[in-house]
Amino acid sequence: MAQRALITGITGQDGAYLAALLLDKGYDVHGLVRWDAVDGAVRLRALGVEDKVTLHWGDLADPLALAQLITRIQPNEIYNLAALTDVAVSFATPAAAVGACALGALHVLEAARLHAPSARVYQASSSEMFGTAPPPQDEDTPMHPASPYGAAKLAAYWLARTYRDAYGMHASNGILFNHESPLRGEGFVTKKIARGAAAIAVGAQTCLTLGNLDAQRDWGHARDYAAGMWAMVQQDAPGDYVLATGKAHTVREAAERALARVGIDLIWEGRGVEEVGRCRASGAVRVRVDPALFRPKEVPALLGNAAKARRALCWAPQVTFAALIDEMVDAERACFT
Ligand code: NDP
Ligand code: GDR
Repeated sequence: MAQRALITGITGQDGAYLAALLLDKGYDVHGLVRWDAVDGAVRLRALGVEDKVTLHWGDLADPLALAQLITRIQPNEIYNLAALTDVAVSFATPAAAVGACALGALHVLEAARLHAPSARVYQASSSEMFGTAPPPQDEDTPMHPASPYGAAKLAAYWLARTYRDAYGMHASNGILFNHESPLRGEGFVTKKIARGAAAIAVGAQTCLTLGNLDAQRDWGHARDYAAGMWAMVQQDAPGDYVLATGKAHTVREAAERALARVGIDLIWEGRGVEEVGRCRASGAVRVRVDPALFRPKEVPALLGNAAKARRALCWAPQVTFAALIDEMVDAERACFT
């Protein structure tokens, strides 16, 4: 009989890529959709899998509905991807962030423990848990989260470990560094940059307004990271694994690459909030800084060491930073044609 998987957050970026991967492997894929989702299937449709998954109404805030669902479908694997995922928003709505990221994870673990105790659970943990810990970061790096999101994810990480140790559950944490794709949510910086570059190319926008240009992130492709999630769950023993490319780039470099993809060579002038990126050919300002986009506390540099995943899971990211940005810009340009 086919393996059955339940994905919370199936309507998000990672949920869509993971659903497609599991379907390819012959899984019976189920997913949770919130009642107020405007078009919950848009990303699944983009990958051509909308009609191949079974969607159920649900919310991480509703433990009874989760328990009923898990009891009824008896998944072999549960991927808890649902969360409030925007770090900046988590400062504005901290209780919602803790509710979705920490309490939500507890609801999933508890429903699994009580109603499908042999199900394997994947918890979507994050490099944001490292916060201000200096790079490179790996599974043994002390965690100093710097946002309500990061702190809530750290609570969920420890809940998964606690359920594993206390109840013998097969619960694993994927400590994933930033991963992007054309399906990335609109609030995230690579998507904003890719869309902005495409809009500038057709004259629909003149300039890209960003926050901290110096922030460094280790950006990979979401499809590669979905493969790593699945590999963790297949291990005989549960565990915690960093997934990362091992290469960090600044936000400034992401903007440079995206604008280069549309034929704009940038030169940088000024410092701090006065810094601008100008088109070398025309002199037009194409990037500027708005301090309103700075966060109350920043995570300055994330750079992951995924040696454990490479060794134990035979996992290796396939898509480079340059190829990722180019793919995202090209996808946005296609929307303007
Ligand atoms: P998205 O923002 O694209 O998707 C988040 C999903 O969670 C959406 O499907 C959303 O539903 C759902 N969701 C939010 N709140 C609830 C709730 N209360 N009940 C049920 N569903 C809810 O995120 P990603 O796909 O990028 O990330 C997936 C997971 O991986 C998240 O947990 C994220 O924190 C974590 N992660 C992501 C990284 C990344 O770089 N992408 C890196 C490290 C960790 P709706 O569509 O209705 O809003
Ligand atoms: P992050 O992703 O906070 O790392 O969380 P995001 O793309 O939002 O920010 C990355 C870095 O870029 C800086 N930045 C801007 N960010 C946004 N969103 N908009 C801007 O205009 C802008 N200008 C500069 C930010 O300050 C930050 O330093 C993502 C999410 O997917 C989390 O859910 C996940 O856990 C982590 O990645 C790993």
